[in-house]
Amino acid sequence: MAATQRTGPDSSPQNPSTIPELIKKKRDGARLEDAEIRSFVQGLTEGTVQEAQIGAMLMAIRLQGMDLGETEILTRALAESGQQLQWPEAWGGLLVDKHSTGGVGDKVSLVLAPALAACGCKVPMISGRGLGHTGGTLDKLEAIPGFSVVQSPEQMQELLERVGCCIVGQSRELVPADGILYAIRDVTATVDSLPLITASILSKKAVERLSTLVVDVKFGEAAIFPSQERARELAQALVGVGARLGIRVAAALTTMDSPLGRCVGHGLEVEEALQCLEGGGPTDLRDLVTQLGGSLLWLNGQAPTLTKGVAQLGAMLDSGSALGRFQAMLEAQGVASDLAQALCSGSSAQRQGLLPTAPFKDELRAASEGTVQMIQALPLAQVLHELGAGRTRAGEPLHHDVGLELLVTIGQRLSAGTPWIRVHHKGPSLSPSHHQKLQEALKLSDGAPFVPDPCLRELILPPSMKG
Ligand code: IUR
Repeated sequence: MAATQRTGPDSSPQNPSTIPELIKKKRDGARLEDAEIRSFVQGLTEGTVQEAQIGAMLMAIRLQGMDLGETEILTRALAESGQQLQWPEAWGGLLVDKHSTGGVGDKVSLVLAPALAACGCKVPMISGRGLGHTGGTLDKLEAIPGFSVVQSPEQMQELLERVGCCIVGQSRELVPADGILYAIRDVTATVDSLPLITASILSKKAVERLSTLVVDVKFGEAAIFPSQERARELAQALVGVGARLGIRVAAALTTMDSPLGRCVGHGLEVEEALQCLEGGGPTDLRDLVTQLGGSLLWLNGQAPTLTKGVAQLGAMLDSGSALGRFQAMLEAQGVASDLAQALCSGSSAQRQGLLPTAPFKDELRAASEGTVQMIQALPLAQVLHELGAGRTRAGEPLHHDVGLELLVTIGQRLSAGTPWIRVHHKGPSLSPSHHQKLQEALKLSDGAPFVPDPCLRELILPPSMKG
């Protein structure tokens, strides 16, 4: 197709340029007008913009950036590309949510949504699938037989009435233009763009009509942004654009070098989330859940201080109230009630066999003695991806039973030969290259044992809370 041929919406005072002209404008570093951004998004939704043009525009935005005003309009246009959610007026101050930029072993949403519901919040969580090496909340939930992430806006309202939370997928009805961009970003090396991430996350939250949102912005070796500085820039964009949209957004900067918790892989992460919902599970996971949830309760006026918010959230885990909401959510989203009950009322041992279980398990042993300095999340995730836990193309099936368990913790002293990781796989055996890649992920030092720092390093507050 010739570069000058008109594609997309007609040229008019509201839609002033053809798609190639818009791409050229952004490519050359100019600012896009509101109507131009809206016209591009309208073309996306109507299917009149070609995939090549979408890829080119995404790369132009990735390289040239967008200011806060452009990002706000892109967010609004994406949000308006589908159906708007409407809730009863009485829920006005109760609507909260959390979102993450993506990590390895991050099962926080599975625990936090029901825990917040137990605190009296309404949590209409629109979540994503795995992007690159990171796992997606929806994929994890689909490890539970029967769980359906496809829920209409009417069904979401019913879930919020009955349970207080739901976790659903973006769809043709909900923010469809974000779905199109998200899939193309993944295959055009344009995921790590501040305005594209900001608009993608906040468009889904604008549709949810939230009052308060906490975004977990990860930084480190296995995060979108390795440096804390760049993660802080994203956090500031999220907080700033959120304020323009009337959403109180706070951003937590958290480390993502080693996996969160001890399990990675869909079925295993559901099991670990259940342990946290029972008041147990790994400390780093519980700490992050209670910190993010506590921040939300405080920012939303449901706790007088951050510390009290954290305690309130922790109490919901310890009392079983959060677990009760999780069970109700499973049943309401399609899981047979005897299975939901068995998952939520037994111990880990009693749950054996209820979640997908891989046919082969292999343990690897530490090659030498030393203190665990780091367990690199990125190579672990890459190996799991190759073993079938991730997708290479959108829509591909994945193996919910493939995963790994860490048998040691950061800061622990090991002797040579200590088993440190258990890999759950389809078999019959791990390849030598997988074996080597996994072994190289375990970083030992000669230092003394230590207690690792919490992964939350900084909380960036919305303008209204800065005093
Ligand atoms: N989550 C989203 O919803 N969108 C994004 O672009 C990223 C995480 I990165």
